[in-house]
Amino acid sequence: NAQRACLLWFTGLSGSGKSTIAGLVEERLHQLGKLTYLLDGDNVRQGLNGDLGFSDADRVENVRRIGEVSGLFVDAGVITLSAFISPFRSERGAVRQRLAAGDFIEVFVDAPLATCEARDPKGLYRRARDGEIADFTGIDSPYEAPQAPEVHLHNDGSRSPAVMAQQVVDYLARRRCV
Ligand code: GGZ
Repeated sequence: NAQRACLLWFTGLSGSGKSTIAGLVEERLHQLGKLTYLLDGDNVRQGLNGDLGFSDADRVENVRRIGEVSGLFVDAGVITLSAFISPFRSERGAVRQRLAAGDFIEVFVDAPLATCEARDPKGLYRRARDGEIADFTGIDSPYEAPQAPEVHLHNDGSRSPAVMAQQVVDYLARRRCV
């Protein structure tokens, strides 16, 4: 398999749909016979980054470690999907620099805060508004949107997750990654 591995980096607010869309992209890649790995809060924040919280400094370190691990997976030839809020432009840029040119594919899952807050699948926005959670992204912690993402998904309710996942796969096909 001479195909080039790459890193799909999903960034966006909590509840924007990053993990859902990344999971669908991964399913499609499996159907195409590709070796993949999905990194998200569920398998990273419990273990490797179990010592980190949500202060700015901890988010910086969270994203730095995930970038390093993602780079190792790409080195091993695995199409890697990482789905984290990753709110800071400079840290996402550092991950981009860590990888070979073209291997970092930034996927901006762009959902309005009001949409994420209305969905609130885990009730976290409500708790943040009630003051039970501090430093919540979009409420009292910043999110710096990408200025030139490779893929910009508008998750405003008008497109299904499957359609947006297909947009990502189409991008990979154009770039000859699949
Ligand atoms: C943002 C928080 C917070 C705070 C807990 N701010 O919707 P979720 O639940 O499943 O995804 C969110 C996840 C964010 O972790 P990341 O590692 O992606 O963040 S970062 O890249 O900024 O380091 C949310 C939950 O953790 N969560 N507290 N204060 N999200």
